[in-house]
Amino acid sequence: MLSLQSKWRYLVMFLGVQLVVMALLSREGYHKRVTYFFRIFRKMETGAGQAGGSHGRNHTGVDVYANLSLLTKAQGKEDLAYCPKTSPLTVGPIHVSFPSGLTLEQVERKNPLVIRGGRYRPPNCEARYKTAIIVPHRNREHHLKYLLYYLHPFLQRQQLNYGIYVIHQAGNYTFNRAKLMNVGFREAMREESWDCLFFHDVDLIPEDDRNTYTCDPNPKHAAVAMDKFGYKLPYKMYFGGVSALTPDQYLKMNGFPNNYWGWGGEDDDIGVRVSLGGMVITRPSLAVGRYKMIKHKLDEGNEINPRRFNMLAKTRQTWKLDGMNTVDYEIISRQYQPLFTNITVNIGTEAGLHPTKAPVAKLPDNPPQNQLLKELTKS
Ligand code: BGN
Repeated sequence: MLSLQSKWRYLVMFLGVQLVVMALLSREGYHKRVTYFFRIFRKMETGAGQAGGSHGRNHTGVDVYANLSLLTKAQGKEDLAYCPKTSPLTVGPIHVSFPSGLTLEQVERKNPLVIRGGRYRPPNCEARYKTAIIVPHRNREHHLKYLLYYLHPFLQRQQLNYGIYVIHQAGNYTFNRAKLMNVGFREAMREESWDCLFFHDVDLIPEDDRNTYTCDPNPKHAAVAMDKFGYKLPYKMYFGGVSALTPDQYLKMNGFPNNYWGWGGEDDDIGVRVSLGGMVITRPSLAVGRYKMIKHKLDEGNEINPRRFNMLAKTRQTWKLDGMNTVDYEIISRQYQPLFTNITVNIGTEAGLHPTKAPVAKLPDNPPQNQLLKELTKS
């Protein structure tokens, strides 16, 4: 129990503190400080709103959902005119942040025009382009949620007819990004004659909607300016992150390699295949091909592949022998979920589709690393 005297003492102390605070506020410019506090509160609001449904602008770009609620389903229109060549809905820089608490249900609610399997077509015009997004995936549900949150409205802004395919690697085997892409290519083309396929890492979010998800006359490398590389191309031949090819271009280079298990090298192999297939790499500008990467550690089962240097040195000899013409896999399930088509697949291991025992870790060969790295990074 506090005595009456100590209660008075606390009251006086409390009033004293208040007086000091007020004195400070008025001395250093009351207005400035109040604005500062208000700004903090506003920041907290927009942060939370991004997940739940903000439509606020931010100095780093607009809300990716801005104006999309204006689009409603066209009623009873059979013959729609083609959409304009350049979408009037694109705005340029998009604000990207990753607030906690986002759920797939929230993403669904924000994308009422997306139909089963993650498909969409513009409600008021006939899309000029049909693009499939292929996302290789394993144990990254958290990233997938953000990718879907941003990619759906991003693609709708571009007035595309699109579908999102998540190619989920079954089992606890070493990850194989490129082989999953081959599976994605075949399975997506089985469903629809897509004009263009975007091979998309799950942790990369586009930051500018002028980065159009359509194909060029040559294979396109889209992720040219990633935040983790200081918004620059890390080296001239870099072909990782996000790339786009027409079915013809893809088959001309025999698809992607199936034999890169673990992290690294497969994207360089794909880059080399582009030129072996008689094509060149095209790219958007650094101002437009910007991506934010969702931060993460190298995951388990995606350890650095020590043999990648050696394999890369042999692409010229192997590209026709390994690729789309040899990809073997077993589809485990195909689910048409509200925001994407989920294809779960067994791609096996280096020891084949049904390895009887765990693969023995091989010692790295003696790779001609320096020469290769020089080759890749020369400009
Ligand atoms: C490169 C990797 C790529 C990776 C980029 C960016 C290799 C092969 C030997 C040269 N390539 O070095 O796979 O996408 O870094 O992280 O390791």
